[in-house]
Amino acid sequence: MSLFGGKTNAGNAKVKALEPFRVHVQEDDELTTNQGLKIVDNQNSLRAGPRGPTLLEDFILREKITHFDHERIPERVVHARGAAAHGYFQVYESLAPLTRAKFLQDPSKITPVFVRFSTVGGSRGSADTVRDVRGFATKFYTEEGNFDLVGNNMPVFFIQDAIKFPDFVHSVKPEPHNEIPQASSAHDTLWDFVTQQTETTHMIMWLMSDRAIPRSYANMEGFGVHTFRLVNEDGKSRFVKFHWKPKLGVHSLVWDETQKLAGKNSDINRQDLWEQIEAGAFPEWELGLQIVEESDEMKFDFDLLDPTKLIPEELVPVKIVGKMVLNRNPDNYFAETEQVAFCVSNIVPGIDFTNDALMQGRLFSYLDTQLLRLGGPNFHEIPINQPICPFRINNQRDGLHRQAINVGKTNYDINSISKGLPKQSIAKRGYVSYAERIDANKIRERSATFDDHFSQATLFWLSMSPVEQDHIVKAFTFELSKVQEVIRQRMINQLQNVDNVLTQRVAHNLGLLPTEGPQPGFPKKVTPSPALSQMNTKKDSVATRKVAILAADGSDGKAISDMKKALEAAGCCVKVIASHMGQLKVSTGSQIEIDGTIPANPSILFDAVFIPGGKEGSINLQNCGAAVHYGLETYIHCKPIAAVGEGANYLAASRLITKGDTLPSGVLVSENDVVTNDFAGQFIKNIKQHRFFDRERIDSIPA
Ligand code: HDD
Repeated sequence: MSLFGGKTNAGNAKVKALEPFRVHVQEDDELTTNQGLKIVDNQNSLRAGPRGPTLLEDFILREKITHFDHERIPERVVHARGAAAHGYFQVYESLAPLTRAKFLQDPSKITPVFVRFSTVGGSRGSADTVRDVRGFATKFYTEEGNFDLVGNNMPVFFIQDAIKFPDFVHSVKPEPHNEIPQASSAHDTLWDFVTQQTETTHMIMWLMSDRAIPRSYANMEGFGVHTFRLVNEDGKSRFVKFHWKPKLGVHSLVWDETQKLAGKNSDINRQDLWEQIEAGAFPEWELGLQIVEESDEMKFDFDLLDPTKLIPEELVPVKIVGKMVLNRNPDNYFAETEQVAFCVSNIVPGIDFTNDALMQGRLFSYLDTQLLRLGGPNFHEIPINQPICPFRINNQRDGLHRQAINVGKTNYDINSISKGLPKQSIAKRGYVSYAERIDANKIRERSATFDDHFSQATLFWLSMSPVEQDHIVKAFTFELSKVQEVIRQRMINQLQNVDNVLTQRVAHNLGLLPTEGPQPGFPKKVTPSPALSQMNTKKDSVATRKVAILAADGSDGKAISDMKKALEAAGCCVKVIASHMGQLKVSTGSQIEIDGTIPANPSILFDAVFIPGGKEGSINLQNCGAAVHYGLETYIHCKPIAAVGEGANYLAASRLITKGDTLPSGVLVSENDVVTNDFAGQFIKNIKQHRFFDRERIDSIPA
């Protein structure tokens, strides 16, 4: 390990391949210019006399300033804000019957991956917690070249045809005249677009749902969105949808919390990813496949080529085939996370595209955007983008910043001078596009099978639990309250095609009524898909959950350390929070180290709160406005709360519990000062639930 950072996890083949490019500063290293000249004075420029003008001659000053002036590259036009990590993928059993992709055939094979998560609309410096789709882009460094699965945390998309992408992105981005609002969809132009382009309706339901405000990247599902093809050794093709299923389940923040977080810690998601990996709690997902035989292509009531549609898991189950673990943070944000270039055209033998018109446009866009962003056609030579197998064995030459020194006299194919090298591969080894038969007229027309814009929006709505439906209604209300009334009204009218109850509830909140009826035949009758509801996700672990122990001088020290021990043993990250730093003077007379102050560690940074006993400690908490606010806010965000002994008086004084009454759900109180195993166990059980939504926002609570 070098003196200044550098990871101990030597890692997989890609992590090792990056080593020659890493710059480790050693103990006896001295400052140099980019040309290797040792610099003696890095504090003063070269001047004509100590009070005189700086000399043009100062090449050291000029090199330093020039480099600085050129340090920025264009941010991604979408998905500008991101965070990434290294890791590996491993298949559980050979998928040879389905695909000839080698990385999907050998369960003993470790395939390095680099995964970048992102928001879509905001700039590089925008907040992590905005209501938005999250990008989930995975670069598999396989022995047959890089495979980029560039997906999102939602299984559908806003539009059906790439020709609409610039319009859609323009509408959701800040408005062009004043660049307001940053990273928010709650503005006129997006909703104007949505109400003109009804194919967006299904995705808008997802965007208004809790999926758009994930608790962490490790709590998100990922989706390849499009229907792809898997092709096996015999050339047999099947349709496939890719899924990532998170080991820790799908969990979200609540809206009030996300907005406060945007100010209190706008890096919450990237920081969480970073810290979990540093702590060895490696985020993990399983890869799932929905396979559809070619003969079944037309058997659905939607078109497999329509990216605004999903295949309900109840119709085609998700077959779990492998796992991905992220176990190493990047060494350098710019070199890796910023310069990584995902291209949907990065594909390997055994995987192929379909005629989804959105994907077809993406096949052009990604390569094109990297040319601008990374400054020329050699971006594949940037270390993070290099495959781990032989690459650039071809006759492409030159271009800005070319790294490879191609040796030899020939740079064309077919040549005789260099024995015809490099030779084309043979079909068995190389990439062969699936020979799909196309017999068609060249037209600008969309298939009628893409016409139903609402049924799956209805499917999504009816698959939600009452709590999730409430959140969707509130999200529509919030967003639409910020747009012109004429657009608001159009959206109310549009929602009628999805569901009458949804329409009535949103309309009521906005003080409107529908002014025209739904389209004929809508809303359709659909069978709900329980797999779409987050309420049905895994709730079997507290790993990585953050718990605050809210304490004050005079709190019970033993309860603090017993609860901390029990929670940490279960996998939680625990912090003792108080109104000051340093040592807590606990009731036993001993001292406990405080991990952070209340203002710097607000309740929104935690998943649960514990209040220890100790009379003086409890009174101190009751007399501290910030501490009272802490409990109230934890309460309205539906998080588990536990208190022992006198700690319960703090909850009672904040009117969160009334002595003698039934406790609100998710609130645990013991009269005894002692943290018993049973009590800690019950608290842990509550933390697994994540939230107790039946005590959703109580308007009388001032937090
Ligand atoms: Fe895209 C970036 C995902 C449609 C054009 N897209 C980008 C990223 C993700 C997605 C995760 C960030 C990659 C990274 O971390 O560097 N995009 C999607 C999904 C789509 C989709 C799941 C629909 C199913 N995208 C889409 C269309 C187009 C683009 C239809 C253009 C026709 N996307 C881009 C882009 C970006 C990009 C402009 C911006 C930066 C980049 O590519 O590298 O080319």
